[in-house]
Amino acid sequence: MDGRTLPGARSNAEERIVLHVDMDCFYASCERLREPALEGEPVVVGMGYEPGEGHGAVATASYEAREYGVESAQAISRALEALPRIEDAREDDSLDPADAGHYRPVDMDFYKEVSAQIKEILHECADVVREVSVDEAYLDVTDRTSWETVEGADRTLAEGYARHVRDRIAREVGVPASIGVAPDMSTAKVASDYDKPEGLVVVRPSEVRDFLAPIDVADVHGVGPVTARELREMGIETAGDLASADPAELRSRFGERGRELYDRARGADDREVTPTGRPKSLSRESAFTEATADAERKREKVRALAADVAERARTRDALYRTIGVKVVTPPFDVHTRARSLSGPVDDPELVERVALDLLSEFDDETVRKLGVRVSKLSFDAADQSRLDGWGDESAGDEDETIGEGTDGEEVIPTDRDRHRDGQASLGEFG
Ligand code: TTP
Ligand code: MG
Repeated sequence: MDGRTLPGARSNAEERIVLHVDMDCFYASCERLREPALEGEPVVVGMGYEPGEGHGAVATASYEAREYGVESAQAISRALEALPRIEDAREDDSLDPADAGHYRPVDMDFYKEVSAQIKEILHECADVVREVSVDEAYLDVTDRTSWETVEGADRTLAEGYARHVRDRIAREVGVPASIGVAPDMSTAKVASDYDKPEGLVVVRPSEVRDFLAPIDVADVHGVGPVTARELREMGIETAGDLASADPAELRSRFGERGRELYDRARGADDREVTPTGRPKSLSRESAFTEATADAERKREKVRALAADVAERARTRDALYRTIGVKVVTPPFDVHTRARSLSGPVDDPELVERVALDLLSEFDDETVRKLGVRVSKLSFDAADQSRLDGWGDESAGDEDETIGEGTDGEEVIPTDRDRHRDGQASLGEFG
């Protein structure tokens, strides 16, 4: 064995192409999306930084804030010591506003909304998407691109494809992502983390062992801090050390997991990317800067949201069978109303008409946020997998109808609001 080809490994042409997409300082990037002045500034998202609160932890910190030593899960008091609030620095002569940061509270609803837009793009870029968290997913794109090298350049086609995915997220959603490309999930995961932010790291099948070898054991997928410490006690510092350790010894120390970590350190990770679902709705929400009861302003916003959602459905060749609105009244009360249609349509005027009609119930209410959603989507099969510049002739004849089936046995596990025909439903937007 030459040390690079693993037993049972497929030939180059058959090697899978797995993308691991992980958003950069995700919550902070979301905050920058609605507050562009935060671009390039140290931003900390967390709880408990308001005077008198005192408790809480950092959810994430922008890369500028990380320079000061602020990091996820840190006590907010420590973060404030390392990086004072800009408001405090302006009032306190002993603090320098140039070395201060912007603190924002966690707004999960908003991050989920941004996440949903990213996931829509990911589902368009791959037939198999495994959503792991709000900011992370694996894509199997073996059928969409290849490990072949671009003629006259030392790049693979897979690299160009990953760049295309990253650029679409940046252009259409406006947040930065890092992507790792590899023939297996755990190497792709390590690769996405390797050159953050805005990283794009490609590990070709023949390079997996060499790429992993110098990686710190703590960064091997599946190794937590406790295991890392134990491994170090055994003299195992890097993935390379782990890959050349005695598997029997690892097993006696860590059980089955020892063998698994040994395999991961060698890039022998056969796990298939198992899908977690397809997008089954398209929605857009928008908040008023100040809550309003003005019926015409509310209608105006709903018209704009309806047009936007209908336009997105059309670009994605999606037909919809349900049209809904979300109305958030102060402080944070969420009301949703939806109406099902007799069959799937692509009809922007109908989206507007139904959305306005559903909104009319809230004419007298003070509202801080509005949303419009189309759901029970079905896709025009012929155009589903078309991606500008990335033709895939083989995928045109699949039936991509989704969300069909009787209530209670939806295809999509992430579905959380099931509308029965003719019934308005109350639920969460997603
Ligand atoms: P991560 O992907 O771990 O971190 P990140 O996206 O902020 O930064 P990176 O560029 O290193 O990927 O987590 C995604 C989001 O999950 C993060 O923005 C905030 C949240 N989170 C917490 O709330 N608490 C935590 O301890 C961690 C690690 C993350
Ligand atoms: Mg992230």
